[in-house]
Amino acid sequence: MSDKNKPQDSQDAPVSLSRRGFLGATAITSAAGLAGAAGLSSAVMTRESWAAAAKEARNSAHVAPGELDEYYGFWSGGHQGEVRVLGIPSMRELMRIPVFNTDSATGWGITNESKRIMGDSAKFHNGDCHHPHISMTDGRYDGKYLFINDKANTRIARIRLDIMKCDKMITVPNVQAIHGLRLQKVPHTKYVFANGEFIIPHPNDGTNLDVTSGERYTMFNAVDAEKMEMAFQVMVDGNLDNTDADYTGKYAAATCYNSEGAVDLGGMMRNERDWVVVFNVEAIEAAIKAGKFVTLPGHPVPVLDGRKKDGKDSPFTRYIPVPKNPHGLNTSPDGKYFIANGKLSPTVSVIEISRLDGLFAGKYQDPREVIVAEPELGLGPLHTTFDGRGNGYTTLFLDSQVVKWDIDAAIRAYNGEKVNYIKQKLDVQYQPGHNHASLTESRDADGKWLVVLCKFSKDRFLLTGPLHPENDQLIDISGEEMKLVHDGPTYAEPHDCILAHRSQIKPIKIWKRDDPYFADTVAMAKKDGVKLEEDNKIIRDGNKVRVYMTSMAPAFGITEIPCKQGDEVTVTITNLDMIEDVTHGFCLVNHGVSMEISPQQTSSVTFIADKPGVHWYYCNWFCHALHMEMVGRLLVEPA
Ligand code: CUK
Ligand code: CUA
Ligand code: CA
Repeated sequence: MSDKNKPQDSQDAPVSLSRRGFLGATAITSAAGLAGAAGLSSAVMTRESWAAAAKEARNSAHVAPGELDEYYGFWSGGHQGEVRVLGIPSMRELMRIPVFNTDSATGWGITNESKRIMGDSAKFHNGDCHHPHISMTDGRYDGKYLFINDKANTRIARIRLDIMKCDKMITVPNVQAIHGLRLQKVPHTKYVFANGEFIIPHPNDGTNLDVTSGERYTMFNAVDAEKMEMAFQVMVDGNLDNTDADYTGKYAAATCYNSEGAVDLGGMMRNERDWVVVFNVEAIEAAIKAGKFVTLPGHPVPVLDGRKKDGKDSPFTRYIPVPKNPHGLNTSPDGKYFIANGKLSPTVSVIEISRLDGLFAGKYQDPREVIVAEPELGLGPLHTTFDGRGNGYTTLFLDSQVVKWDIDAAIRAYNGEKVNYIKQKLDVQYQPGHNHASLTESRDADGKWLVVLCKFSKDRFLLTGPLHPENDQLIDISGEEMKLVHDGPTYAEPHDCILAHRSQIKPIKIWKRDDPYFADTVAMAKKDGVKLEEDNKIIRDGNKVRVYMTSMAPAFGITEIPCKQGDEVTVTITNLDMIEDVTHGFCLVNHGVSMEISPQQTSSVTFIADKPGVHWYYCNWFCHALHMEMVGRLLVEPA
């Protein structure tokens, strides 16, 4: 075939174009006054040269068939609403944990158990999760829980890591849009810290529709991690973006990009500096204990005022000016520094945590005296992560790079020494948000792998129509030089992930019959005098029909459910199989009913039998050679 007749391959657009600068001229960057962002481009690499570079990496990302990964990765599912479990370094997706979405495979959002957990917010079918974090004891991942925010509907959810299911969810009152979320690290995760992002009028009852005048604020929130109830809220000046906690248990800090209190883009960029707000957890707890708090209408959570009054600081907060619209806030694993990432400033601000006692005691004239370095790293620094060997790795959104820098050297440079703190800049594809190194949020940061979560994949994958996947790239950071070893397409839009060693996570293989996850359902069965592990019974109670059945491959314990049109039917199934991996399902055709019942699990679902006639139900998890034959019928008499 001559070249002329060769079919145009739209998948293989020329790669010799500058692949880094493509956002440079867009409104995003010019609005930020950074239209020249693309100017720093380095030598453009071809597909072949990326592949060759990957081969030079010290650690192989290849995990052979039958081998297990060394790390668990927990990925936020972004505005898709779920959490995903990946194996690292293979980047194989192991599991999806539905949280703020509806899931037809497991019945999340459909079953009674999941609806109880979601509470009032079960009526929402969307979510927007960003920040997954694993509970800690003494600054180390204890593998018990994973917490995640929902910006869309102002929620926080907890996932039990032994079963990898969401077991608690709360809606945070008095604020709008939970964004930044981190956990208390020391002595253990007593609190989940979560930022309410948007400033709203108080009360927000329609009497004041102007966010720039009158009583208005957002709040820093703490949730009791074990009870999953609100612990306290702190009013702040400005808004709140990202947060992190320290290794003493005393302080948490959060970035604010809208110190202006503006409602538009121009207004939010007016100030050259916004701030990091530091929260004194000890002082907050003492005030609550002394009863020195208020409550807002409709919720009993203690609320404290952390705003400045007439230029005077509150005992609970300090505001440290940093440039400009800062975004990520990261604690170094040696416990020494909070690092605020400048976003519209090419700098990050390094705050020495040991100076915070002095800051609260009034030792410093200028709160910026707690800043010990402000290195210039490149354009659009968003998030920093650490290797435990004294290096920071910061994403540069506008430069489409990760920069590896030496924290000590940056401090020396800030003190006037002539020293180069930048160790390497690596192109990533493209426009990275978060990055996350293995075990980086704990004392155990081991500097082996770095995941960079890129917002644009552009030309890296086969085309999927106008909507492209994101690109989560795996980088070997074990050597002097960062080496890109893997491109991992992901669906809308992970934002953030966390990597734990596989020895830190201890999932079970088969449900325990006394698991609290379905304890309420077990209690209901008991009231009906039903033994879930043995009985197959249909109980009629007015127009309510309660069906209790067992399942064992390849049969349901009940294959005919007689009822009348309009009945409210609850089907409760207990899976008697004891064999690992033999999950059954219950799917009732044309009723929107579907659920998972894993070995030794009890699941239940309630629906209205609104259509007379015969309606088949079937097992929708392949369980046996006779899986297709695992069926039954709902027999609905006309009303
Ligand atoms: S945020 Cu998305 S890139 Cu929600 Cu942690 Cu920074
Ligand atoms: Cu039971 Cu398929
Ligand atoms: Ca600002």
